[in-house]
Amino acid sequence: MKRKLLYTLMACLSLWNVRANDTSEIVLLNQGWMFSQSGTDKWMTATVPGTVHQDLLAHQLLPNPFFGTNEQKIQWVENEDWEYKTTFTVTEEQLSRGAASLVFEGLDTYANVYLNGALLLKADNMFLGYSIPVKEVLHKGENRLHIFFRSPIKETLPQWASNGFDYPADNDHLDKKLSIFTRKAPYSYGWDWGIRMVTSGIWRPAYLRFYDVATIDDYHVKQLSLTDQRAEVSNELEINSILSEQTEAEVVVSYSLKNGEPVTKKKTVTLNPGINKIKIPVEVDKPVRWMPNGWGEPTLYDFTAQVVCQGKTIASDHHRIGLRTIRLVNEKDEHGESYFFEVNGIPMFAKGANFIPNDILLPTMTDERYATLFRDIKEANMNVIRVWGGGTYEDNRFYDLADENGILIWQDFMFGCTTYPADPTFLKRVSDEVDYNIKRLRNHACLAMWCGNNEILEGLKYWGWQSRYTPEVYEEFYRNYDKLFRGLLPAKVKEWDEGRSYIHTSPYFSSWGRPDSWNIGDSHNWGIWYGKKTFESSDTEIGRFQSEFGFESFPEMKTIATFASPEDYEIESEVMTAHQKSTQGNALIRTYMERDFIVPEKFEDFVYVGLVLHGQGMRYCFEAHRRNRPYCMGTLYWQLNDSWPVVSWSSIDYYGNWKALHYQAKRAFAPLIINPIHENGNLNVYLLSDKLEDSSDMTLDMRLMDFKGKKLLQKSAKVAVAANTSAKVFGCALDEWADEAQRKECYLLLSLKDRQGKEITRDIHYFLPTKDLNLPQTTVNSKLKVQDGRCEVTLSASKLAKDIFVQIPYQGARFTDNFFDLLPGETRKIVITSPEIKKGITPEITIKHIRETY
Ligand code: BMA
Repeated sequence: MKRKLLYTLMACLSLWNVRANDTSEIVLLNQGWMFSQSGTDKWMTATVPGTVHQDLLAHQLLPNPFFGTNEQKIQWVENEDWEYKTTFTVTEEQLSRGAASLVFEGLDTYANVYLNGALLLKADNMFLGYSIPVKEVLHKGENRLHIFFRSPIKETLPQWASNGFDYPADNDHLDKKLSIFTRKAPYSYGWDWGIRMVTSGIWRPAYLRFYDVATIDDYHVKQLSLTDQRAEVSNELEINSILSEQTEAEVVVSYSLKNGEPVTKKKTVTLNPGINKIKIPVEVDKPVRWMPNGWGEPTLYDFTAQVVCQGKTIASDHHRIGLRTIRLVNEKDEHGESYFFEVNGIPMFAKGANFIPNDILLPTMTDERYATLFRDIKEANMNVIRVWGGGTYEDNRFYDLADENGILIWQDFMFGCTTYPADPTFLKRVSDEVDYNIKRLRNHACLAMWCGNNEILEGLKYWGWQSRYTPEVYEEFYRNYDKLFRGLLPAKVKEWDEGRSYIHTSPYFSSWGRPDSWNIGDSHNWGIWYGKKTFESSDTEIGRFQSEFGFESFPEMKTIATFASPEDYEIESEVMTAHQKSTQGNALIRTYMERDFIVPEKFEDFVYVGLVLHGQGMRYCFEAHRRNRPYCMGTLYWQLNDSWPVVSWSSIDYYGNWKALHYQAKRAFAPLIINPIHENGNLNVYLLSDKLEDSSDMTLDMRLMDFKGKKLLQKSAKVAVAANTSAKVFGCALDEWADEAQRKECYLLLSLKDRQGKEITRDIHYFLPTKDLNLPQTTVNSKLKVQDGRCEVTLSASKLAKDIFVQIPYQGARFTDNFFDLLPGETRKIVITSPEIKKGITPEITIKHIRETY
């Protein structure tokens, strides 16, 4: 075998999709691993898949990196080389099979792989999977596999030294910006919400595959057309025959709906040695469409392909396929250029968030954590998640869950916030990486678009790089940009995934603060936060699609307590500062808090009020964006989640606790909501609907109440809103409700009722910022009903208790609701679920409301 043929890029092969319903045999290589720091010859047990940081932690050779200022103490790891080894046994029978492959779904990053003394692979890209033919190097009995990981820091220092300047990778927390040389998750080098942990290791599954005759290297279920009557689908296979002569085989494809009869089609083919491209078209009659969350069921068909030789299925593959059309519509219009997703022919308002890797140690992500994440996404009424370009191309199970939950995925390629080299070696790596990942992901119904990078064009134009670099370097940045994002990547998308939208960067056109940024393409509106603009500025400063905007908060106290001790409970303490990576973060939180709240003295209260502020402010923006449809057709906030316990823009903290923002997103993203706002001295009420049916024959009941529950005034109106629109349904002068003095003492309860008088949704509106309200002192009464795994909390108060926050000291406990206003005289029941709740033991529940903080 020629050396250059020794390894192939693994196309779509993935352990999570492998079904053992063919004659191939898969042996997971997750046992018996040992690791060692190179040069020490001290071997210890290791976990695979994993990272060296996880293994060092398991052996107590690193302190908990999240705690205190320990981040500093673990940085030595990145400068060392690490070795992993294991042995495995191969039987005579396995050796007698036609072929054997050693498969790595991911190696992080500079890794030489040796098997029984043979150098099989020199890996240099974390985002790539490899399948290496190994039959000729395997032995009967014991086999020795040894992987040598070179430090990604030491490996790239020579490149840095010869480069002559530092790239503008400001999020990379080392002075020498090395991250851009390596195809490795950028966020692991640090970010403005990220701990620095530059990992090494076998980070995705490794296994052996024994087989005969052939493998299916790629199975693409290509949707050619879709109408209500028929879907035309092409089953496109790459079958790799290991035989040296032609052979006859039957390729069988079938599709079925859950519990339905499979429809099967067969084709007899002659397989030539090597790759055989086979196409088998099928038609699906009366296709049931995959619908996004909120619009219907995300129906999936099971598609299977099998290769049958002499009566035996020697290879098979399977995909769950959603039949749908998705188009990113960028068309000139009277305002500039549109930017929206059209799903099954219908314009869809995108509601969701930006996703960052859910852990700094990626292999610690379990199926359960992914499932919880998608439950959180779905429950918050989201329909789009952007996989942001500073992380990784996610695991297959992430996209499976997006398919199953009707969540569209906006997929960035992994480049963000800095320019990159584009020398031939680098381009070759990127080229392999995108071949692999496009082929791996293109079958997913959720995949809505590819995006070249995060904020690189914005950086080139507006982040001052012109003055930071010489004209020659700056021009080269542009040339390299074009090579990568206007050359290589779109060519690859066209080659492997034709028809899927590709945008070379996000934001697409301009930067916040520049007038043209609102009219064309998507926009990252950081005027709110970095620009200190008010949340209300989102009424007028609105892009066609808000793909980023955000605000920070501290995680709640039970999360802070996992990394800080009570003596660190000060905003600017050393430990808290180590968990606040945004240099302006604390000051900005305070600035905004002063505008709307009485800033509390106590740390715990500051944390709580900050959460409330975060949620309320962002909700204001979500509603402004929805109200301004169809001019604006998307609202994706920065950021959904955290990769470690930290102060950040997230709506869910590292331990899975929903911050106030996540509850507010859930409310603001509901299919039909009431949105009251102040406009030119009036209180106008809008209905925002993402429903596919018109909503008519409804009553909007509005009651002005004081904080003790007395009704002061009532108005009502017959209202309606057409499908998939927003509409103003009521308006009157603010003074008709309350004069300046009264506004401090009352709120408006708006209730939308159907024909039968049943409440569809409600909203509570205050006429002034919280700090200007004369909120009453009040006591919240609570009753608990505790069972195994769940606790019912019944709350009531005689006067208004604003921004109730119920806390339980169990990480990841789920609440049916939280961060809500308890109205005077109202009784509210919420349910908390957590495996730590035990019948007979009263959990330590605390309840806060805003009036208690001053
Ligand atoms: C956005 C992102 C990230 C960053 C965030 C907050 O623009 O793309 O790079 O973490 O801003 O600063």
